[in-house]
Amino acid sequence: MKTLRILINILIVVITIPLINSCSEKKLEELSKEKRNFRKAITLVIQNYCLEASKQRENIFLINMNYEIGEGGAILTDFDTDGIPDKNDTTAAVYIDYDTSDTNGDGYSDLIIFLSGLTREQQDHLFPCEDKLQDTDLDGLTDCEERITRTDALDFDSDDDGVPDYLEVRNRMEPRTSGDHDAKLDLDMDGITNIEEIKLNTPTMESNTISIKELEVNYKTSRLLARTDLECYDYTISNISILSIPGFVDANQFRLYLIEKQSNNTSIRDLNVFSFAVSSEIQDESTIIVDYSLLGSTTYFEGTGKE
Ligand SMILES: [Ca+2]
Ligand SMILES: [Ca+2]
Ligand SMILES: [Ca+2]
Ligand SMILES: [Ca+2]
Repeated sequence: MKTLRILINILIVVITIPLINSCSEKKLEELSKEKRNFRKAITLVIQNYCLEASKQRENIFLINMNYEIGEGGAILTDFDTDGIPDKNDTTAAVYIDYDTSDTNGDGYSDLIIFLSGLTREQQDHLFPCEDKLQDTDLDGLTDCEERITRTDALDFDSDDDGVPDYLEVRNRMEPRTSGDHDAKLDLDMDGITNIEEIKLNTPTMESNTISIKELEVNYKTSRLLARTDLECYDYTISNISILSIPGFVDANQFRLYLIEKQSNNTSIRDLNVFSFAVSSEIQDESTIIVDYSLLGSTTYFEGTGKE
């Protein structure tokens, strides 16, 4: 049962990694506040988000995949959007690289490998991933990866705490049912729960001081009263960071998660996920306006002028 043992080890490592990682990150941290000089702030307006009669809104998360915030509010770039900042993303020991999210192409993302700490040799013992792209529940972790994280590949929120499995792993949280649901916890004791931090694109382990608050993503919802046939909303998401750093990416990659629940049984929930990119050349303080029905087909926003 060698395979099983390896999987159990991975599981333990995945669970215990967050604290170890945050300590070493503090040591490794290089404040890179100058990156803020290359930051633009834009607004995204999503119009006509209409719910089926049997459904209610639950939550919305818009994530810029190209950075995370580190110590002191430093912007840590992530070229390949794999959830590992560039400064940590070239590790020969576990065979990950900064410019591809699955360095050895085995179907297990560098994030999973990084969190597990599996050596290159140990990675050879992982069960082969037969369909590297299959993500049945659309949460961002492939079915193969969910076998390693021991989450439910058919349930986008395995522990029902409101945070989709991938976002939990990406933010070094515990995605499985066990003990307290960490979505409601406030690990850095700044008065903002972990689930809210993920919405804001701020770290769960770094208090939101003024320099981090400047980077918080804001969400506003307005009900469209003119629509009497359906329950419809406009979302205005503002202070979205776009990194326009010379030599970095041409476009910032985003993922939008919209969670809905059934009105008559709120434990039945649905997830809508959209991926799109915004040109790094977009003008500062631009507003992008898009109809919800077009989100699935609009994968790139140029937005060279203010709209
Ligand atoms: Ca990376
Ligand atoms: Ca999945
Ligand atoms: Ca969850
Ligand atoms: Ca917090």
